[in-house]
Amino acid sequence: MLVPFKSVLSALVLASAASAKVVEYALNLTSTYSAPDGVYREVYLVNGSSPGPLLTCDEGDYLSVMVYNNLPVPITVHWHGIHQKDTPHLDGAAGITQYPIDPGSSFHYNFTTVDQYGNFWYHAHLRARYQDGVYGAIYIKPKDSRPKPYSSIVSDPAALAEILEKDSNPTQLAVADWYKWTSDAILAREFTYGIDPPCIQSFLINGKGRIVCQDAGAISAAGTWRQEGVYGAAGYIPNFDSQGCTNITLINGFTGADQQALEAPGNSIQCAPSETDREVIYVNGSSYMVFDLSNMGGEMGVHFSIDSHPFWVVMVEGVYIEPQLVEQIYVGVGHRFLILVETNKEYGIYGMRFASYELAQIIEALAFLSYVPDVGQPFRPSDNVTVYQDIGGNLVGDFTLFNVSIASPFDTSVKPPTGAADHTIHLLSNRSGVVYFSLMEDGSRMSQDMEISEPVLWADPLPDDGVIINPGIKTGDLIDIILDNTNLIAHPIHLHGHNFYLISESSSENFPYDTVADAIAADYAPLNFNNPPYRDGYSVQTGGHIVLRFIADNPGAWMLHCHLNTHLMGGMGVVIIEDREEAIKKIPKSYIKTSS
Ligand SMILES: *[C@@H]1O[C@H](CO)[C@@H](O)[C@H](O)[C@H]1NC(C)=O
Ligand SMILES: *[C@@H]1O[C@H](CO)[C@@H](O)[C@H](O)[C@H]1NC(C)=O
Ligand SMILES: *[C@@H]1O[C@H](CO)[C@@H](O)[C@H](O)[C@H]1NC(C)=O
Ligand SMILES: *[C@@H]1O[C@H](CO)[C@@H](O)[C@H](O)[C@H]1NC(C)=O
Ligand SMILES: *[C@@H]1O[C@H](CO)[C@@H](O)[C@H](O)[C@H]1NC(C)=O
Ligand SMILES: *[C@@H]1O[C@H](CO)[C@@H](O)[C@H](O)[C@H]1NC(C)=O
Ligand SMILES: *[C@@H]1O[C@H](CO)[C@@H](O)[C@H](O)[C@H]1NC(C)=O
Ligand SMILES: *[C@@H]1O[C@H](CO)[C@@H](O)[C@H](O)[C@H]1NC(C)=O
Ligand SMILES: [Cu+2]
Repeated sequence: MLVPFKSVLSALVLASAASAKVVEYALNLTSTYSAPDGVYREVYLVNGSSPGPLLTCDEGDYLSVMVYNNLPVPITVHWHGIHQKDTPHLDGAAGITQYPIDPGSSFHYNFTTVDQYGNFWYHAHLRARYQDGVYGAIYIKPKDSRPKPYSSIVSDPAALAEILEKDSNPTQLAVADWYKWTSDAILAREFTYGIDPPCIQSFLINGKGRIVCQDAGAISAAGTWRQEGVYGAAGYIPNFDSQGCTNITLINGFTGADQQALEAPGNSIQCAPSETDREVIYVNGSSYMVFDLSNMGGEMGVHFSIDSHPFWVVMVEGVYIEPQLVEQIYVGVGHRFLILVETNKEYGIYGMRFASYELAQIIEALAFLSYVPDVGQPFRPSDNVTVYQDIGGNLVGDFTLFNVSIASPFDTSVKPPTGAADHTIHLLSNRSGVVYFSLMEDGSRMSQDMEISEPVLWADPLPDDGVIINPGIKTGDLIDIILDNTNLIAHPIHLHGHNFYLISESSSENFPYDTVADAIAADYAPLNFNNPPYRDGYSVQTGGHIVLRFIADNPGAWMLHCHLNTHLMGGMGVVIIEDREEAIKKIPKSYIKTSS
């Protein structure tokens, strides 16, 4: 029997709408005084812990999250990687899509996860406050119909069943850098003294860390690439202090008189070790483990490896990929990976190593993967393990680093449209002063005032601000963003509201054409329409470029910004206006206010 296509389609839509649940959570943000790495300071918590609780639901469900702000400061919460389809006002970007939530107030976020699955995270999106502890993971369990890469890795049905079970409930592994001062104190120093504070005190793994003082010789040995790389090319010869921090006077040209009094990193902080608990993850007899590995920090990308355990990278930012078997992976700020680890090694304790892979600092944190139950606080891994990387994140043998450029979707139907774009947006990453960063070609910087102004999404008229990009995008248009990086730092760029296809990238040249159409005509080699990565964030390398392509299918006002907090606060963000008239129609009338 012939069934008209349209009625099949509407039956499907009804079926999927009927199965979508509303999954309710509440997050209570509070402030306390504690010492997760051994040094007391003010810390922000989500339901009494940091990271906050894991939020989880099935693909297509609504996540209904009530946020209670019991912090001493205003806040918002952003749902990183979730597109906010039809809820452009719930993206959580302060001053872009909402007013800050004042202390003592609450705010209800209720959004769909339709067409999205996998690993996401939530974090505060006002000032740099998420790095004080307001962050946690979101895991959206994929529909059974999603093609998964595991059967290309193992064929044994029992193993496959174990892996699929772990895949629906991965073990969380969140790294975040941690500071002596609160983010507000850091920003105050940054903009009062013009000092870029690129160094950190420690890393927290699932909220636990300690200060480890490394031997000066080990620091210096691990620092080689920093000396040979772009620093060397620029004539710098970094020396490292006892916390592994390079001399910021050399890096930044910061010549603030009283560096000692400011305790400027790289000049005067003497490393003092602590003895706090580190994270121990027990194998518990598993043959395989699946980790949701994410960087929820504010400043430092890391090189990650697990002693003696190569692993398969199977998902990048909510998209299953063609799996890669590697010993090491770079996890930039905001980046998330699902990794599959075969836990078939000898009874023992293995280091999970997180080493800064940024220019500024040689610093490493350990967590432990233990086959031994109830191990307490191991001082170090077992003797008989293979260590893949040093404290500077350098591979110490013939091992493999995950190749991010070729991490293409496992579902090969996830491909970009080819041909010419309707709109090409040119961005340029530039550093115009020690603490000033920009993305606009004319050097316009996002101001911190924007975060506390009437939200760009509905402000009437649209503010006349240099970082608001409004090329007249209509629903259905094809957009290219060409971003060139001219400065000495790589930047983890994050786009709100969309995934993008990375149709071109280079770590050695800026994009040499005005448009992608010109590049196609010239057969530009780096172009990739066949199997490009499909992500919500990507690091643009020093002296290189990235080209991001997406279809305008989500009316709203979407930030594109560097996820390093000091860079964002120094101006490194823009807002892309996408069919704002349509977006405003989707916002409940009661919601649009002219003041907070
Ligand atoms: C967090 O705390 C809120 C408010 O106290 C509570 O209603 C909620 O159930 C907690 N949520 C989770 C995920 O623990
Ligand atoms: C949030 O936590 C604080 C401190 O524990 C508590 O006093 C307050 O009642 C909680 N709020 C909610 C909405 O659960
Ligand atoms: C969340 O939104 C969905 C879709 O509009 C709605 O069905 C549901 O009732 C809402 N949940 C809450 C708690 O408001
Ligand atoms: C850092 O570099 C500056 C400029 O070269 C130099 O004057 C200063 O002594 C250095 N500081 C340290 C601690 O090495
Ligand atoms: C291992 O078992 C302990 C105790 O039952 C449990 O708390 C822990 O979550 C398990 N770890 C993993 C990674 O499943
Ligand atoms: C160390 O590992 C090797 C290879 O896995 C093994 O043969 C040896 O027995 C181990 N030695 C100890 C002391 O565990
Ligand atoms: C990643 O793979 C591409 C294509 O095979 C290759 O050209 C590139 O050198 C690789 N990059 C790294 C860092 O291994
Ligand atoms: C880029 O930064 C340099 C200083 O590093 C500055 O001279 C130049 O004006 C900046 N360009 C723009 C467009 O802001
Ligand atoms: Cu973000």
